[in-house]
Amino acid sequence: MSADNATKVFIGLGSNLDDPRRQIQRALHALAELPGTRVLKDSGLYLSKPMLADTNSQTQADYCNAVALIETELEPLELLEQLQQIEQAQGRVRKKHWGPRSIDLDILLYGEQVMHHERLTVPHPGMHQREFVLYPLQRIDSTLEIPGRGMLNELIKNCPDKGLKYLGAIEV
Ligand code: A4P
Ligand code: MG
Repeated sequence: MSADNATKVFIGLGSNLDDPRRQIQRALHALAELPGTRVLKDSGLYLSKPMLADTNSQTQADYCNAVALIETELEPLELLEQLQQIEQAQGRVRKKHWGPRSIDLDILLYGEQVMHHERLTVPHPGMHQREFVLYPLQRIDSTLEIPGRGMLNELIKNCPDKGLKYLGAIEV
């Protein structure tokens, strides 16, 4: 399948609760099952130090992160709803902003679109400064440009890896 109306989309996956490695695996499977969607590539698995909000004084476990490149016929808001359903199916309970989570699925890039909808901002607003997004993205496509932010390779030069560790392929 490579429908004319399909768009390439990068999804950020993150987990630091309830067997994070398994959570990422499950979410990748779930992405492949979405209507009109297939997974083209993934970055493999990374271990990252928690990025904490200033108001979030408690410590948190390290995160597992990954990025997936999918091709989908779903419109952006339809895709967001589907991602939130996957989060719920995997037991995500929204408590604290930037708090620990079993799975977090963010739309990083939706084709080359720039969107400022009340429920969806694309490109994802923080992605250009996050090592656990930029380095996995680079593994998938080092020539990427982030609309409004610049070339991925340039952004990485200004983004220390903060101890980010590549753990290897995601077993599927
Ligand atoms: N929303 C707007 N734009 C988007 C988008 N591009 N993708 C809205 C997904 N959702 C988007 O998200 C809140 C609302 O954002 C959604 O209802 C949607 O309408 P949420 O997932 O419910 O809440 P959240 O995750 O607490 O907030 P947020 O802003 O999504 O947090 P982030 O930016 O995802 O950061 N440290 C490490 N090392 N690795 C991580 O993955 N993740 C976070 C969470 C904190 N620290 C981390 C990591
Ligand atoms: Mg989120």
